[in-house]
Amino acid sequence: MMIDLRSDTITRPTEEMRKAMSAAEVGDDVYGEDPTVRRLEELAAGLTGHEAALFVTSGTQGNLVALLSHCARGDGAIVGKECHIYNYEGGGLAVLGGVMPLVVDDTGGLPSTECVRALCRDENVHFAPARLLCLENTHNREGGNAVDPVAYGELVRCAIDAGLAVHLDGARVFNAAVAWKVDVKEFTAAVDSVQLCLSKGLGAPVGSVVCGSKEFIRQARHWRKLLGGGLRQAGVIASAGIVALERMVSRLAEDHGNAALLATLLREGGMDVESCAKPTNMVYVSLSPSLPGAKEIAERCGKRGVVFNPTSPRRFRLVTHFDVDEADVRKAAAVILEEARPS
Ligand code: TLP
Repeated sequence: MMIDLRSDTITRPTEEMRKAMSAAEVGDDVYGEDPTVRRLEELAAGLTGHEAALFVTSGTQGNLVALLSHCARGDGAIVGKECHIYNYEGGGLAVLGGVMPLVVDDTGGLPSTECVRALCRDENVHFAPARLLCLENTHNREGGNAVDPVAYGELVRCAIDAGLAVHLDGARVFNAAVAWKVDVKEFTAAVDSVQLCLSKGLGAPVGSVVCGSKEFIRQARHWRKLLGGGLRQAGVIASAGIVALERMVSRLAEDHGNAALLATLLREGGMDVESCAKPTNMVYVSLSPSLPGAKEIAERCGKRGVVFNPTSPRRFRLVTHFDVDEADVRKAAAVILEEARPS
C-alpha cells in the first residue's frame, strides 16, 4: 500500500460520510432550497461565531469570494509573502478583482503589527488604499504552524482599529484550535470573514465554508454565483461536510502526533527538519547541498511507495492525515532516511 504524504487533501470520505451522502435530503441551493446545505452553513456559522455562512466548492473559491466581497477594484489587500492566497491561488485577487496585493513579511505565520500599520496610510492619489488584511492559520508554508492566539488577537485588533477588514484563510483552522487546545472561535469570531476547508484533515470529499455577517454573506453569494460556484442539489456533498465538522475535528490530534513522531525519527536520522513554534500535521525538511535534491529524493521514495511533494529544489513537505497511521509513519521515515543519503 502506498503511503501518501503529499497532502491532507488526499483523504477519502469515511463510511459515515458516504452513508450521509446517499441519504442526504436535497433541493436547489441556488434557490436557497437545499436543507442539507443550509444545515451545514448554520453549523459552520455557529461554530465560528458568525451570523451566516456560505458553502463553496473549494478553499480557493472561498478566499476569492471573500476578497471580492471586501475589496473593490483598485483597493489593496495586505497579504503575507508566504501565504496561500498570494502563492497558490493563481493571483485570483488581481486577475478577477483588480485588487492590489500589499505584500508583508509573515515569517513565522503572522505579519507584525508595525508593518500592517505602516500600510494603513493617509489617503493619497499615489496609493492603492489598504482595505483588507488576510491572515492564514495554520500557516501552510510556515511549517503548518498554529499561530499563537494572543499575538493573533492583538494583530486582528490592531487591523480593525486601523480601519481594515480582516479575512482568515482558515483552511486548517481546526488544526490550529486543536494544537492550542482552544475553541476555534478564538481564531474565527473576531475576524470579518473566515474560510475553512472541509476537504483537508476533516476528510470531506469536496468543499469549504465561508463565514461572516449576513450582509457579507449576501455579497459573497453573488460572487460565488458569478464564479460559477452556484451548485444545485449540493446537499449530497454538504452532508459529508456536516460529518466532517461533527465527527472529525477531535481526531486531528492524532495527525499532529504522527507528524511529531515523523519529525523526531527524521531528526534522529540526521535530517534537517525545520523547526516550528506550534507544529500541527506538516513536516518540512531542508536539504543541505551534500544531499540529493528534493525532486530526486521524492522520485526515489515514490518508487518504494512513499510519496510526498518537493516544495522547492531543496525542501520537501510531508503531511499526515487519517489515511496514515503510526506504522506508516515509521516506514516512511525509514525509506526517506535511506533514500536521502548522499549519492
Ligand atoms: N493547499 C494545498 C495546495 O494548494 C498547496 C495543500 O496541499 O496544502 N488555503 C490554504 C492554507 C491551503 O493550504 C489550501 C490548499 C487552500 C487555501 C486552497 O484550498 P483548495 O485546494 O480547496 O482550493
